[in-house]
Amino acid sequence: MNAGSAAREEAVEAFARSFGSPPVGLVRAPGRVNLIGEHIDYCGLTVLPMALTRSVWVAFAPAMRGRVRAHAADEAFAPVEFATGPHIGPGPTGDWGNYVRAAVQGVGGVSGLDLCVATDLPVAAGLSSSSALVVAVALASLTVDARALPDRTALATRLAEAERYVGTAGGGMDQAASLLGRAGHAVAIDFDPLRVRPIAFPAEWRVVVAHSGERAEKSGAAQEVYNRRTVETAEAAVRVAAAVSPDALPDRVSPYRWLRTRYSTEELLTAASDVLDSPHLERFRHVCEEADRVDDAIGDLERKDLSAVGAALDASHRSLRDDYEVSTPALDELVRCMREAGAAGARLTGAGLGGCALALCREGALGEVLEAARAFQTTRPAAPAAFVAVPGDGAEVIRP
Ligand code: NG1
Repeated sequence: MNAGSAAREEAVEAFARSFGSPPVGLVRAPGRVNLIGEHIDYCGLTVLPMALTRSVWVAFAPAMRGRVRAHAADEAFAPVEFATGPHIGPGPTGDWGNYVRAAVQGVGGVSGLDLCVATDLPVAAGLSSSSALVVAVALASLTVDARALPDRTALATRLAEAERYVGTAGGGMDQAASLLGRAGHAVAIDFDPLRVRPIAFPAEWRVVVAHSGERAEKSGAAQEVYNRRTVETAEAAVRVAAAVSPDALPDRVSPYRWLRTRYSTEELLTAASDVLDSPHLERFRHVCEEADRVDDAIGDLERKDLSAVGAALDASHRSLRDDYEVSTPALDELVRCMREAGAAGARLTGAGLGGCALALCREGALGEVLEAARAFQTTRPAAPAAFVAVPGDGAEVIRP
């Protein structure tokens, strides 16, 4: 039995244990690993993740009218119960049930739902387990009430907004990757309006995902840093726009896109150095240069130029470490180990502040890169084991 089907069985069995009868349906919603384009989705700029085969599984059945009961196969997550409706009050900060509440509220409520969750995704790891949970619960809610599934692009946009219920001012990358991923492909995601372009991922390339041993818990201090970065980047864009075009009104939705269609990165950074101080200048530089790296990496991926994509990953990590200040010593060390073992490039992935790093390599270098990651992890007993990411399909509803 592979890891995915083990999580699926776990969800079904734990459902029967919790509620005393089998589920009527199952949803699989994948996590994602972001190849490149970090901390720029909330600036409205293109990102390049891939959906994983590792997923959140939700077993579900209709339930008592007006109630949602959510259990997890992992007993570390206590059962949650709440009244459904268009406005659902939050549970305590950091409670996993808030992602369930966010999803149910995001689809406008549900008549009544029992569900049980299991996953083979490391949690709080920068692999988007939270958005996978939101997507899975939303699909379960729509299915249990036999409602027509909205177009996936519209649903991804709606759920990105819905997940902000938990207090993180996130962008829309994760929900889009989970709903619109494609097996064997990375997906280039544009925003406002959301558009997803699958880009074939070369069959002979490998992506190793390794945990740094520190949780990237976005319900505590990391949430505060994340939200602060969204404010800093927005403030920086407004100031630069005012400096370069005092008489024009930049696009309120995406001032970065507005700026980037009119000026080169060099021009923008020159203007920024006149009007921004630290840390706004560094944050602005990261956003502009990361957006350039994504544009280049899409072309390099299509041309199967491994060393060019690898160099972009390395540069992205340096920028996230020095300009965006979301790396940690453990992530830096993990990236260095995998790079020295022969990866073409490596970087932290996801929001950072703990969680995972990824390394890109050819099949021939895989053994050594994995071994380097596992050697690093022997010093971090809390780290879930490193694994090879397989680009998978978006979420699916399955009736057992
Ligand atoms: P993770 O890595 O799952 O915490 C977060 C945001 C993304 C994106 C990345 C950084 C949410 C749900 N996800 O992802 O939108 O901004 O950080 O690139 O807030």
